Amino acid sequence: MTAEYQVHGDVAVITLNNPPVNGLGLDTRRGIVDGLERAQADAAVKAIVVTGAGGAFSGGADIKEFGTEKSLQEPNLHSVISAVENCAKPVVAAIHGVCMGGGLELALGCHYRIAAPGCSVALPEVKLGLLPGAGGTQRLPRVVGVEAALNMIVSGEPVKSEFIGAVPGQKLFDRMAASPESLPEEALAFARSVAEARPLPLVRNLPCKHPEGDAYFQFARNMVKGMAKNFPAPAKCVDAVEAATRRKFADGLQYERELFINLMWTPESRALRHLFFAERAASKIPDVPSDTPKRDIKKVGVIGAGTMGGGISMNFLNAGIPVTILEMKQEALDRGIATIRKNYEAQVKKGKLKEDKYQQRMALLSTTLSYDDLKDCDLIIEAVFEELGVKEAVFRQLDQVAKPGAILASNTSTLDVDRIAAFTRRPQDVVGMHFFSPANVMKLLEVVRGKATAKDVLATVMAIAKKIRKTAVVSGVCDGFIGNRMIERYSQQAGFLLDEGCTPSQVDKAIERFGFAMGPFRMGDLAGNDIGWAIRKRRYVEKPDMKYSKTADLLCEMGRFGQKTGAGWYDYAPGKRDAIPSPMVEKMVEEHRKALGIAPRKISDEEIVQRLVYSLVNEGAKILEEGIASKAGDIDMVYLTGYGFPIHRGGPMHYASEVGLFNVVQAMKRFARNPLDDARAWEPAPLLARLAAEGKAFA
Ligand code: T1G
Repeated sequence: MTAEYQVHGDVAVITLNNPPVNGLGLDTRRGIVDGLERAQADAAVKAIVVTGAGGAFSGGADIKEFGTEKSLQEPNLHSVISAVENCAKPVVAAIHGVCMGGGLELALGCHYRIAAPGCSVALPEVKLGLLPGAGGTQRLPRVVGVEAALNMIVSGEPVKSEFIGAVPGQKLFDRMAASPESLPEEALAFARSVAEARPLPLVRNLPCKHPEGDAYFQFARNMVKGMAKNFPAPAKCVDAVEAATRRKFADGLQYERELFINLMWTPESRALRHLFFAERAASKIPDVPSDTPKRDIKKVGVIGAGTMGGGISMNFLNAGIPVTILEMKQEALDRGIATIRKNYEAQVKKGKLKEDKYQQRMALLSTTLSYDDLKDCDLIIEAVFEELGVKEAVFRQLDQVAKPGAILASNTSTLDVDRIAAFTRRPQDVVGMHFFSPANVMKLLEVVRGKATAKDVLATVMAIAKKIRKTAVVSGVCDGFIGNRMIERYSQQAGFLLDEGCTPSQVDKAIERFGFAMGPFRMGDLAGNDIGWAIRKRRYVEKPDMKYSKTADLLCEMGRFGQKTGAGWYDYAPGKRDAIPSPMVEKMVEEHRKALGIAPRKISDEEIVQRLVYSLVNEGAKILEEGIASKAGDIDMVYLTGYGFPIHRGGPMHYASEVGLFNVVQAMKRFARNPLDDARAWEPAPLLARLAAEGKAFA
């Protein structure tokens, strides 16, 4: 059983022991009920303590069980909590570390609660698109008050034990232990002190009212509506807590259960649960054991003080890691440092960064014009001009001066990391670290694994990525790695849609209604249309059979690179970022269509969204098949954290699985018959075709 039973004198102790977070899986639930029965059958036992092994009381229901047979098997969590409440002997929850979700609900079902200082409690179900489903919305308001409870439930955020609000006379913890270390003994003593107490207190019997019920819950609904645009769960949290103030406990519990089960099957909850595991899985590299020794990164060198080099440097400064920035000219260094200062000062001005923290970070920053000053760096990241010759010069220099064991990383966004590694005598120490602009803001980091990249280098980079709060995803070497390779197909489709009858704003609005933060044309104007232009020029040489709309080239030939030139696909008022549909661009597109003899047709939002999203899916399936990405969830993480894919859709690969891969392939077949499209681009990747034929989803 993953719940151990021991008797200490006249107190039975049930210890949840289901690593890593004592998830309340079926086996653990059975263990608790079994322990309660044994304790009640043992006359020598006067009271019972429930506690958690390791660093947590419990991280809640076992999310891995959701949707499986086990999650439906008795005893479910409700039954476990009822068994605790109906126990003839007092049950004391001894709480330390993490106590969240079903774990907190279990503790709320106990007669008493003793907590160690520093423990944190939360009902985070809303972050999984759910609401507390084992009485949390009914019991928590009874011990911390309606408003404090609703805030915790709608935010899902943990609250430290020291800050638990308390309604006078009611409180979440009956007793605070002196320390986590003394909790076990103090819990036994506390249990003995209440062993004869009768009647046993039940949270469910406490009153639950809000003085201005209607007005308060209306206010709560308005607040929630604004914050939860695409997610149904927060509003249901309000409904459930309101029920706690209006209905008998048993009715409120039943109502909560109904809401919970409905939410469990929503696509939004399925997406969030998928992403919960995908985010954690992304940090695991199939052939690199998690206990692989990591190199110590005490000092970082960054080559290039431009936008990327400055942003990259800030990540390490923010994590308290000293950085030396190398540039070729003093004025470039001065410009780069000035930009870093400006970024920090803007944060200080907004109250997001304290002045002393800003100064501490700047004190970790040094600059140099000499490679020699990088010789004691443990990790050196180059962020120089995206041209192989320039990278070659940098890496040959680094190979001369960097100390043995230093990790040499390239921030390249498309170049071949294997070729870059070959400029050194230490290819095993070379890796790609592709940050996304602005590098100090975007969470995504593509870790590009070269053929020779050593496993401990990968393990080190993944660990340092976590330290600088990046979502790191490992990519193999190919043109564009994961994100940019897929976005090229997406941009190709966006161009075809213009040729066939759409305007830039029609395409952008359709995909933004689907949930993207920004459509392809607004994104091009933000990033710079000249970046895609350079890639297409390269492509026209490397892959002459690749088909593109010419509109993007025509736009660049007009000098309309986007916001940086004050005009792109859209017009912009001076100094403003608001995208204004451009009659000049729409005229250019129309004239281009005429020149091609294309009669524009009305294209539905559905077709726009399908062609843009499925183009990502098909390329993603090829990336999976080639082993460039090791998991479909990794591709989803790339698109969520680097390209603004809507969270409530779970990422392109998860979304395709939800739509049904058979349906995706059927749509692709339709698109392939469009003579103005690129039929080859719609040939399903063999992996996608196979899964679709077998009625399967991406793993
Ligand atoms: N179920 C299953 N596995 C879980 C889990 C859970 N609840 N929580 C964590 N894990 C796994 C995670 O996948 C990872 O696995 C490992 O534990 C370490 O996680 C009825 C229905 C607890 C604060 O939402 O917030 O109760 O990758 O890297 O940074 O109302 O995990 O090692 O194989 O995050 O120390 C509600 C979610 C469930 C809590 C620990 N509970 N977890 O953070 O470690 S729904 C949650 C967390 C529920 C009831 C409802 C965090 C943590 P692997 P980690 P961490």
